[in-house]
Amino acid sequence: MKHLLPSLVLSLACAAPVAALAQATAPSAHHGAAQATPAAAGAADMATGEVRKIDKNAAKVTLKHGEIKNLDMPPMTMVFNVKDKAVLDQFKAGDKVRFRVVNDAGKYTVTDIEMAD
Ligand SMILES: [Cu+2]
Repeated sequence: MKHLLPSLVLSLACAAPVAALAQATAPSAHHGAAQATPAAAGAADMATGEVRKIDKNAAKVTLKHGEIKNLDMPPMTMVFNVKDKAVLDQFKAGDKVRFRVVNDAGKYTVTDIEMAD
């Protein structure tokens, strides 16, 4: 169910082919090739927000969220689906949270959520 963008793959691809080209120069030159991939795929795709409303029965949460970089979404208040609605027991309106959301076949689905404080 995880549909994270496959940008991690890029960082693994640099070592072998570049090493062959670099054999005539400094032996450690191939390490310089890693610059193409900013470290954007890990914790950086956690968005921040504030819980506005929880609907556990419908597995939905309303969040006033900041920018969501992996979805290219500006700050707004909106309703998200929640992958595991049991997690909603831990939250109430007004809580500051960090969360990860994916576009799951056109539905924005929260896959991870945790207290920000
Ligand atoms: Cu939004």
